[in-house]
Amino acid sequence: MKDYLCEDTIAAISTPLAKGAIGIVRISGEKALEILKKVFRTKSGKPKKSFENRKMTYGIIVDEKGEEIDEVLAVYMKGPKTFTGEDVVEIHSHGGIYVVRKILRTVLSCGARLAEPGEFTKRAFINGRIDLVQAEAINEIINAESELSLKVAVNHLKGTLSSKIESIRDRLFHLKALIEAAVDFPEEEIEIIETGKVKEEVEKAVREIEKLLETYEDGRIIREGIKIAIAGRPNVGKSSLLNALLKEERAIVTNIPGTTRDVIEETVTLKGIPVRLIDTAGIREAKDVVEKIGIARTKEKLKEADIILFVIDGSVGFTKEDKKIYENLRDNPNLIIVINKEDQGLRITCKDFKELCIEISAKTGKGIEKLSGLIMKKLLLEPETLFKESETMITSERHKNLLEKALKNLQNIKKSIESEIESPEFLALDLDEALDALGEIVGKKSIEDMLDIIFSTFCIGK
Ligand SMILES: Nc1nc2c(ncn2[C@@H]2O[C@H](COP(=O)(O)OP(=O)(O)OP(=O)(O)O)[C@@H](O)[C@H]2O)c(=O)[nH]1
Ligand SMILES: [Mg+2]
Repeated sequence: MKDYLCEDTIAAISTPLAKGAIGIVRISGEKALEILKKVFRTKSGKPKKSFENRKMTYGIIVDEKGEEIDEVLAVYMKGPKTFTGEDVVEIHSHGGIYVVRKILRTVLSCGARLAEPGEFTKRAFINGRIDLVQAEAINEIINAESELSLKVAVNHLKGTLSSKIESIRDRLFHLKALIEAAVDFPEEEIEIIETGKVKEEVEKAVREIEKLLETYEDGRIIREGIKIAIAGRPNVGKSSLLNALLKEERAIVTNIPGTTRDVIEETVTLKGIPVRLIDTAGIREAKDVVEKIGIARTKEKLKEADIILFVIDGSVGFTKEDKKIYENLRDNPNLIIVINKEDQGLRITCKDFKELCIEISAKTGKGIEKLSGLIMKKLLLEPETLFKESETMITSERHKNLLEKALKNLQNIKKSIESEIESPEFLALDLDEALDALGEIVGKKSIEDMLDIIFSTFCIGK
């Protein structure tokens, strides 16, 4: 790994490269203050000899030739109590793409090096400001698209998951000390290692890790969103329902059957939970090639969906076409029947179905809120429970794999004790591997390659 020792000073644009009110160039490293002094001038055009720690200073940034680039607010934050643990400088300029780039270029010409993606966070980790779970959480926060994903990420950053894992590790370390004593002093006749106690401690850790792993399935919702497909014959109001759930006119709605010909996918949050809504082409015996392909795709999408909303035009009643689709879908456990166009009077109602069903009007919005609740009920999801669980929810595959590894090693120990193969050497070996796996989650192992992999998924300036 390059510059593991963080000896050089890095800089990057930390705001999105787009027009905006403010753009920020961030500098971290030994030379941060020196560079600031080189590029900063006071309002009257004079260099500034000293900067007060953590105080915003108004002034001007000049290029190598002393030409003015922009008016700015700059702040110098002395390490080690900074995000990266090093001296940090932030230059807040106007948010034009050109101006921010020019400031960065000037800073680079004064001795900083362009930061790699995630390098600021990497330094924060290396300098012990945050652990690995927290570093990853920063990326999760940036990418969060729903209230729930944000909540989980913020909890990860606060360290609730880290401290849970640390507490399991601490207890296992204690156990390791006992077992090692038994390895080192075999003649003392393993009084030190009471297998009952070892087993008890190991079982406790197993239970805790299993509990963490159970949250991974719910974590999937955060990573991928719940997939909800809207299906039915043409013209029943599928696209209107999509728009109603999205609260915007995303899909084209007309009274011509066969309006939607391809699958439309959009992301929304329902009750704070991320959802991928899939509007599909109305299913019928199509002669048109384009429509046929659309219908074939629809059928594919229905197979992948966590929930299928089968829409019926209640003002028309249950037609032959509806019946045919219903025959195909009725065995699907994820089915919810949605009787639409309630505002026009219904010829068929939920009483006619034994499945989970709701009467709505995509046009007036009646029943839409209730439908969200019904979807959660169908998935056995309780938003409140999910939010509670979010304290220590596992969302990353890396964490899951390492927890599974630790679990396997601990189960080996349990088995060895149960089958009375209690050689302390063996127990110590498995325990070491379990500890390594848990340590790797929070980054307490020398794992340089892994660091590169993790931090390279960040964007520059983080
Ligand atoms: N009165 C009333 N009309 C509705 C309602 N929902 C949809 N419509 C109308 O029904 C017609 C068809 O709506 P769409 O949303 O395009 O139907 P669709 O199921 O997507 O149709 P295809 O894309 O052709 O399969 C439009 O004229 C809508 O305005 C409703 O709740 N009440
Ligand atoms: Mg449509």
